[in-house]
Amino acid sequence: YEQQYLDLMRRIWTEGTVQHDRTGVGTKALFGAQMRFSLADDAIPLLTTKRVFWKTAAREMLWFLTGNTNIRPLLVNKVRIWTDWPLAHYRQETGDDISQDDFEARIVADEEFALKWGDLGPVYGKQWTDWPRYEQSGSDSEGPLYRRLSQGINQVAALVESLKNNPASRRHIIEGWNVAELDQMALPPCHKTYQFQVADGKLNGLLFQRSCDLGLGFAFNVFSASLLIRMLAQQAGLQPGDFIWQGGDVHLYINHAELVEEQLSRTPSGAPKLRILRKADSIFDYSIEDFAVEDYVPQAHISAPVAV
Ligand code: THF
Repeated sequence: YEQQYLDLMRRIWTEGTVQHDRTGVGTKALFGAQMRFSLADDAIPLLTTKRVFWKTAAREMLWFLTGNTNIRPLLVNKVRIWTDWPLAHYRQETGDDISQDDFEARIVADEEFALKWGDLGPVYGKQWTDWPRYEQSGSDSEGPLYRRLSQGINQVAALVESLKNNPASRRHIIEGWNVAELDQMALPPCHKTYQFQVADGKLNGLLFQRSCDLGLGFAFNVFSASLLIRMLAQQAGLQPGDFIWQGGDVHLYINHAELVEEQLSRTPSGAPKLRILRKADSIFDYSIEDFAVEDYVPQAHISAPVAV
């Protein structure tokens, strides 16, 4: 399965169009790509051509499911992958040239500081579990007036119910792209749409990712999407089926040259498995101790800078 990834990486590196992206780093990009992974028999798409810190990705997924959008609970667990955005915002607003370490320590130690500077806006967790709802509260000469309800829609809870009660549905979807709230988000969702299908007692999942950092984020994105499918399958009493990954703008950052050259020189090794050790009471009750990865013998980690 990993060869699909290496092939795409090679193709983008040799044939991709050069793009001057938002971050100013520059990318080589290709538009439109698909990969398929089987999740049967506990198989999990976890790259072996470099070590991937899968627990970081799993903790991020669990954080999405809590609905929290503040980086504090991530940092408490030493997950630092979302710090760059609040840090850049803080530096820009205050002119304080604080280091990443000091900023993270302060977010963890000081709750008020975290509330003010650690929030990413209504990103994944918020949209997944509390998509805004409105109700007509009156009207005036201009027309109807609407009031935002305190409780939004929990798409994830609704999804588990629809998988159980209406498996043949073609509307098993979790959507992160709330058009009206994009401007309040530190970063609009990359893995924006998840769709699921129940077929032959199996749960298939498809992720549409509008923008994919193939060198860095991809390894996390495919692992966490697969983990989500596995948890949902367990909750709905289904077997894991296929995971289809669909990318829009798939790119390699120009400053990832070393990573790309090194990774393309390596050969995939082994077939990692993901075990879920316990069936949680609900999709919201899993914890990191419930997951174990076996037969994972990755090659050395390759570090690369993240474009902010
Ligand atoms: N922005 C960019 N430019 N790339 C991304 O992959 C990305 N994301 C999220 C939001 N914006 C993005 C953030 N997710 C790492 C991994 C995932 C991230 C951000 C950063 C990262 O640095 N990974 C390192 C180290 C991981 C660790 O220390 O645990 C790695 O080598 O994998 C994609 O959703």
